Amino acid sequence: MRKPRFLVILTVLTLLAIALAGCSNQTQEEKKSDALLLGFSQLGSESGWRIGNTKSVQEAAEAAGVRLMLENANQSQEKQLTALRSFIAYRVDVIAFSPIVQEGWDNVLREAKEAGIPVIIEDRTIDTDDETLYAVHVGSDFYSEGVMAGEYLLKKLSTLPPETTLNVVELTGTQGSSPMLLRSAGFRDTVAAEPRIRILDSVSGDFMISKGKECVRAMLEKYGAEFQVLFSHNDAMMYGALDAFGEYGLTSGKDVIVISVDGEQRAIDLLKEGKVNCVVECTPMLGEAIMQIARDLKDGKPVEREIYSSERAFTEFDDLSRLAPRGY
Ligand code: GYE
Repeated sequence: MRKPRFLVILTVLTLLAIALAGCSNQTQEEKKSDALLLGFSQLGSESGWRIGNTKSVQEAAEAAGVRLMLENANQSQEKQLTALRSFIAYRVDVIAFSPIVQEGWDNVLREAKEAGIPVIIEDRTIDTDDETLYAVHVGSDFYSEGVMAGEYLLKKLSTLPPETTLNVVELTGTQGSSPMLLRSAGFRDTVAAEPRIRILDSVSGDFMISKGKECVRAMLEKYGAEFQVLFSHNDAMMYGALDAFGEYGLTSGKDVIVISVDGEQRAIDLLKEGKVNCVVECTPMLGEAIMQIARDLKDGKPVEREIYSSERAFTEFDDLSRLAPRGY
């Protein structure tokens, strides 16, 4: 029996539609595999800053159409090394990572170099004699952050009676990490010439709330009322410290001068409430810059070797009423 003509036309049209759909699927697939593949090794989730940094990278990758392979090392350098090696084995286009500590990256970076994969160091820096092992560092100037913290304290001292002396407890970040080493150096260099400022002690709270609290409890036990200033290397540890001050019946911001670094929204709110005296800004919003650099590297365009975020300090002496929400 002969098929009615319209059925034949319908069949042909349907087949055509299927074929076309197949074609366009293929194009999308092709497009996908053309997209830049970025391997990103995050060091952990120790603070609000870090969580904001991860989010910034994820959102920027999505917006830029970059395929992101993200590995979180939960504060372990070994896990970071494993992640970097897996990116090399996978032959990603570009690698980005935030190194938990400064030392110990040369071998894996040599492997990336041999594989022809350019590397972006984001946030923290590394210590290496071979500058060809990475293409770009993008992040904050940690030394200047320490300087800003010290400058605030000098200014504060100038508002107090001339016979005042100030004893500082420094609560440092992860041992051997670049923000820990450089914030410490910047702060010390800035207050060194002022004999009325003395650094009583320095302990590491590993950038974490819980450890910050433990350390400050121990310091209060040891020094009591001699402990007059806290310089915390990040906001998270400072939140823990504030709990410890509360337990000892101390009013932070008054009985103890509190200085912190990062500039999370919660820290700015505490500054506005008078519970904190100074918060030095350190932005985790590096995602967009990373995507741009990754694209330039893939396209073989020249890139700037060192890119610093522009940052400031927020202090009790500033008008903060018009400060935009921090976003982290
Ligand atoms: O200050 C802290 C985070 O490397 C600058 O790491 C970063 C630091 C930041 O855990 O909150």
